[in-house]
Amino acid sequence: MGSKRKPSSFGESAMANAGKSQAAQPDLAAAETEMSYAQPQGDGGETHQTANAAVETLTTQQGIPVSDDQNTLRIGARGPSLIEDFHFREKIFHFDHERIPERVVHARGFGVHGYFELTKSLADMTRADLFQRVGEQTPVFVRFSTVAGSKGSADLARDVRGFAVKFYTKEGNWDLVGNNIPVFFIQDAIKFPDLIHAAKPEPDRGFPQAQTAHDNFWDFVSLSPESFHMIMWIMSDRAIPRSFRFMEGFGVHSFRFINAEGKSTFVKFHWKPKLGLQSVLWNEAVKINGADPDFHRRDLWDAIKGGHFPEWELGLQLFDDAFAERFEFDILDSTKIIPEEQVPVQIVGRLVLDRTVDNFFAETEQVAFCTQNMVPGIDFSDDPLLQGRNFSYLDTQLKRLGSPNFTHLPVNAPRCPMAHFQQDGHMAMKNPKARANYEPNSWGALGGPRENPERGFTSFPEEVAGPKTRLRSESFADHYSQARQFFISQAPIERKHIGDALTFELSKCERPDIRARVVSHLLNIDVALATRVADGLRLEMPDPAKAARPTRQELPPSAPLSILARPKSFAGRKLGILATDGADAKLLKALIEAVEKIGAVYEIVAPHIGGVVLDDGAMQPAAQKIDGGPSVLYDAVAIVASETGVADLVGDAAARDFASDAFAHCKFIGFTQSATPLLEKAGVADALDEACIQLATVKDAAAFVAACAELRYWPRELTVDLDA
Ligand code: HDE
Repeated sequence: MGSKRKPSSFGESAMANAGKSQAAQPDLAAAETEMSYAQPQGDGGETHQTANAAVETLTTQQGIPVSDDQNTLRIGARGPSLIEDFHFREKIFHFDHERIPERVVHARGFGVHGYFELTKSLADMTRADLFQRVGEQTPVFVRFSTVAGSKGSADLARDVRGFAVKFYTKEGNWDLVGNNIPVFFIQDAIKFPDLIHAAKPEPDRGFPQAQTAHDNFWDFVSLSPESFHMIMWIMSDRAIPRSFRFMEGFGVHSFRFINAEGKSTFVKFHWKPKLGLQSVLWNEAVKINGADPDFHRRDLWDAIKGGHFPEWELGLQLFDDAFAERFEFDILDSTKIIPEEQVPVQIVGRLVLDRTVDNFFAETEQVAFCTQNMVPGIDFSDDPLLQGRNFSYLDTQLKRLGSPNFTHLPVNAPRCPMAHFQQDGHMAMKNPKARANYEPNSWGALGGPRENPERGFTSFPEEVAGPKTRLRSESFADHYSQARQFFISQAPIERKHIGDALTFELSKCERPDIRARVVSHLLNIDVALATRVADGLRLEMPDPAKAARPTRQELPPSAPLSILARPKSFAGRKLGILATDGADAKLLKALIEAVEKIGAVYEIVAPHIGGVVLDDGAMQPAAQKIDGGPSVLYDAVAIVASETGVADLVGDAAARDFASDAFAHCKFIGFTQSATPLLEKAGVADALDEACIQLATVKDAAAFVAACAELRYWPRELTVDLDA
């Protein structure tokens, strides 16, 4: 009351703890080296002024230099604000409009730059320019994503992952907008809104977020038997990848290659990760989502920043009309694959991701993939999903980016010459300059571009005839045979995971009739699977669903469908080293050397972020404090404790979880003898198996890291049985 406040150039809250504004300024001072903030000056009462000519002056969007960015213009020190404060109004106005609509699907994503390099010429198959010259590189932008979750959802949702690649070719942009699963839920694009509505949060309550474990999703799919092949994939470990770097990508649809003579060859596109495939366990996924919701984007960011550029091979399945005719299923049906045994995948190039974005919004958020971005030499097939997508993507970009000129944004702009008569519209940045903006015209050289029958995109002149109808082809009617083929191609532990995932998801459905309807479809796929799920749900076994076509029992297992059948390696993986004071410095050094030698990385986890004092007296800095670096974040762990140091760990719940989770998640565990009390406290000391490797001497370090190449010790899961 009555106490006069001292006028200050700081807001009241910033001043709350500081008699002088100097005390409230260190953030700005620290940031100044990285960003072009004005430098703090003096001891309060002054604004933050540009200190020297090297520091940029803050301006408005109109370029007007700003004198004070800390205080609105007001009458007196405590009076009302003035509307003429154009800097304040512009700043708030722009802030209010920072958001654009998130993607209806695939809202959560992460994009990076890289290049595609051709390793085998396809000149005989296609006239597409990027596939002509071996060794030539084409710049790309790749965005990985989940499908169901909102922009801020966690990375480890059980979900399909998007794998969208924009190739900036010399003949225009080609977008291969694929997924990490080679089939899709539905056969006709007209069902897409229903599928997505059913998968997204339920409309009355607005939850659950980023998960299919709810009634609406399972209600829809149980009434759509065509989805059951895809259901097998998303209930498998494919839907919880360890990293974007360890997953495959698929163009899904059949496309066409057209060569210079106009000959068409069907093609399916595959991306094969050089580091192999790897997924996490569901129990692990749930914990990763809590510990690091950005696990996948951080992983990609760290890998690229660390110079470990992720790489994929581009594989093609090429086949002709005769194969399409004799194949058991319809090559236009996106709920089917072509097994690699029937049409081998030929490797023709590599994709290298070597550059993170400068700005997330400008690039990852504004990138606009469109399936209809197609280049001469490649063409669509009549797959009804693909045809529908060709409408949706352009339409959705207009909604999201707000202008038909979204192609002017650098991330979307082709990197080859463009010449057309399209003009105006919101945010037009590249209107044509010549006199004519129409064609035909008689302005000669001023007349602008002309069509080019030789170079131009031409559609394959496929002959199509038939009645106009809304029928779905009979050749799309078999819904279970390939679902079964996928299931029987899995290793036993992978089959168990599928059963566990189905049981988990259906246990989240409130309506028993929905659970039963799903199991009735599983009966058409594999009786043992259906039985396992019914038992897990305590459900009376229903009758099998009525099938439009009987399930083919004779389709053989296909090895590439199993993750665990693939070669394994620890390269590109991360070892979590839990260390204490007094830890063996030589052993730690040997572990780090072994990890780096095989192209893996490590993180030191310690009781304090400041690090641990090793037995040689050196200070080893930590990357994580124990509760910030749970073992779920690592592919394998080593516990390098000293006898005295382990006392810090045994009383710490996070340290006990570190050990017990690593064990439950079938990880390789290296440990020093002195770490045993922690293993005892974690309840795993009596169950140690061959993947729990004692680090007795320095020599054991390399042997342990070599053993980690197996990635998981699966027999352990059968004893722990986390999920069932
Ligand atoms: Fe998409 N899909 N989709 N989709 N899709 C979108 O486009 C759509 C489908 C895929 O990182 C949207 O820009 C329909 C299959 C990826 O930006 C939208 C149908 C496959 C991405 C859209 C499908 C995909 C999208 C939303 C049924 C794998 C993210 C935002 C016919 C082959 C791209 C956007 C990125 C995004 C429509 C089915 C992959 C609404 C109508 C099958 C990777 O246009």
